[in-house]
Amino acid sequence: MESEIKLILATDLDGTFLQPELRGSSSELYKFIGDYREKIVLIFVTGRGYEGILHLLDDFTLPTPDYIIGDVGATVLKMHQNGFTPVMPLQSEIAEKWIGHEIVLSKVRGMDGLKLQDVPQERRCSFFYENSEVPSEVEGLGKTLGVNIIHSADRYLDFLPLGVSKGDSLKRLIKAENLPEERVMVAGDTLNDLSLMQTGYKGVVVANAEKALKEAVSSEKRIYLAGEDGPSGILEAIRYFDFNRDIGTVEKIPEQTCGEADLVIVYHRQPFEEVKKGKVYTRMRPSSPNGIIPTLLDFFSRGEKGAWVAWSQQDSRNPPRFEIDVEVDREKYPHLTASRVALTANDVNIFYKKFSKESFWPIIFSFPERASFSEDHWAHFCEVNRLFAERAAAVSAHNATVWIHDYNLWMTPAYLRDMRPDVKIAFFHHTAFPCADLFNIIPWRRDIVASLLKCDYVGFHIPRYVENFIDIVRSNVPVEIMEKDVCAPEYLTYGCALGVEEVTRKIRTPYGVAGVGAHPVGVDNAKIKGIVKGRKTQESVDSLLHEIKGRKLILSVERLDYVKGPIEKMLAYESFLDQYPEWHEKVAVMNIVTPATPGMEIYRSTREKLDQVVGRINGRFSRMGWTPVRYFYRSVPFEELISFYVAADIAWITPLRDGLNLVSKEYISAKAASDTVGTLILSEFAGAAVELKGAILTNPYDKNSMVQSLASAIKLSKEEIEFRMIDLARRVKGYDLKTWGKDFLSFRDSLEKKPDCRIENRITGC
Ligand code: GDG
Repeated sequence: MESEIKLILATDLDGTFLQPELRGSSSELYKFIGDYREKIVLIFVTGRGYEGILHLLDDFTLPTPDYIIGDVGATVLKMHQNGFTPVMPLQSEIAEKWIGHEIVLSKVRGMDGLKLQDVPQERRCSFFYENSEVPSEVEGLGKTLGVNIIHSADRYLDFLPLGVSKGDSLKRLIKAENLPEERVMVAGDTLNDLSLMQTGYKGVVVANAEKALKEAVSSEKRIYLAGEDGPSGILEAIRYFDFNRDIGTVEKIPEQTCGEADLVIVYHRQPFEEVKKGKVYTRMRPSSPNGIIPTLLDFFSRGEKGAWVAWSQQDSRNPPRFEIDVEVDREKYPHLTASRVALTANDVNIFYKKFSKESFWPIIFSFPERASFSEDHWAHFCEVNRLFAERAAAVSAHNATVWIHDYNLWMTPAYLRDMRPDVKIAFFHHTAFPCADLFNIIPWRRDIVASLLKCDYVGFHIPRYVENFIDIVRSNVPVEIMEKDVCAPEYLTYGCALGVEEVTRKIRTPYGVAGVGAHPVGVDNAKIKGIVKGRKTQESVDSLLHEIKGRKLILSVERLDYVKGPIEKMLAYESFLDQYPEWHEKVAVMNIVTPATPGMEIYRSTREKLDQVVGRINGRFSRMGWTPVRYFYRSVPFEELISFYVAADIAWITPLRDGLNLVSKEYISAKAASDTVGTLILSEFAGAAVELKGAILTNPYDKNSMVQSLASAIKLSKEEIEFRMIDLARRVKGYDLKTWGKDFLSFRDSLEKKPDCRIENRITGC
């Protein structure tokens, strides 16, 4: 029977198979391989060790190889269902011939101009040599030691097991795996690949190859010297040798049309509320004036052409008569369009309510024991992320800025970068960002890191999260730190659990250069002031103060979520009441818990436990005319919330983890706007703790710290309250929501993007 395999492409990576930058790596060669995967065997033949290749395997824009010959021939691996495993007995035969790292090192020690390469390497010892000259002492070593010595590109020097080279291992692999030799084509660009060219197989030397390699193969009839660089040169050779005749046509990559928006926000929520009445969907302005949507919308009031990509829940993904693009507010934002991705209730349920919350949320907020993972849901998540990317790609003008929000769109940059290499992609995390040991629990961590590294800029609330991200990157791909800043005096450094001394600004990874930075979201002080000054607010504040009868009002506001530590807070309050009976009837705790979005099953047990603890406290300590906890399990209008802020003596904000915590800032803003003072007790594990000097910090995991911080806040002198307020108000007023937005987008000024013209030519209509 005739073999199904029509081409065995054994290719070197750097300079040959890989684009110069992994960002926007679409290439006709990759598409060709992808389209005819069952007819093509792909072998990566590289100087890199296996660990140095891993990040390439994460990049879904690159085809996954069937075999890897790594370490300049000293490693031979085959792809299996659960990863790559050594090809036996070939691999053990190579290992037996290897004399060992230490012996080579002891022989070359002291040789001038030799520097050991600090990369993962096995069964070989690789050096750089300086001044384009291999030290003369090296020449004789091959025979004495019984090793194969190869030098290439005027810089690399490899000591390998005797008889081992890329070409030798390839030949042995082809035989061992019974692959048809006449179907092999090798590809390379440096002298390191000469052994591949000497195998007797057909081969291609790409146009950007080392001159010495071109000269060395010039008389070889089987070797084609391509006119084009890298992947295009390989494709050229596939056509030259006519391999494509048996495989299929080389399809052009479909042209990506581009849109008109210069700034594109990609956010899961639409900038308006959409309700279904009967069969008709009606759009309304958002009912709540708080949150970041109004600020993001503000960017479009200046006439910049914009688009807002979000989902719209529909009965199917292609609903009849669905308006993809709709206007948001003709008068306020005449140049803004909402461009919608139609998702079904099932899509929303899996991608947003279930998967993101059950797999990512617990990891992001350091509750790994609550995380669960499903491959099917991950596939669904990626599919929805791709739909967002397609929409963003369609509406973005040439060189537009695409600003993607939050972890439920983690994979969108990867798809978008492939579709639109020209756009500037920025990503902001509204949540916390965990340390590497936790993040790496996520089974798809490498895909997510690769996606984020394809952004031009990745933003977080605070420096600690930036550093956590850098650690995560470091544990997944090689990284060079290009710029750093000190954190003081803007942020707390050693004075808080989330403090760090320095923050990274720019990194270089195999995916290119990316900026990173800390941008803690601010609040809209003008809007809060407007509400504070309203007549209704003053009336509510007065009636509230009248009702609590001179007691100290302690306010807690949070979404129902175990990460906010609602139960831990109530348990601490119970201990406080046990330890400080003198404060009974003199304090009033108002506990506002906003219900989670309907359908979020994971919050049910938190609610049940919270109800129990609050019930127990009120049962144990209530007196006639005094209820220790006034518990509201509902959302209150923002205006009412502001009057609570104004009236409260203490804001008691003690999440176990929180990306930032806006409630704490809204409290300070409302206090400043009403010329009143108050005390902020804030968890050390809320991002805002590193900014809000002046808060009383507490450790929510430590009941004693919780009780004592509450007791000392209650007893604080007027002078100290005022003194602390000065620092708090300065920060909250100085870095508001608008400043945050501008600050974040200023990353564009520092971009040094050099677009790849060949890729850009794919994009039309710009
Ligand atoms: C995520 C991150 C990060 C609360 N109850 C009511 C109500 N709220 C409003 C508050 C505030 C917002 O919700 C809560 O913001 P937080 O920052 O405190 O917390 P998350 O919801 O967890 O937000 C967080 C934030 O994103 C921003 O990036 O700070 O760390 O987890 O604005 O006022 N609003 C109304 N009624 C309520 O009952 N109207």
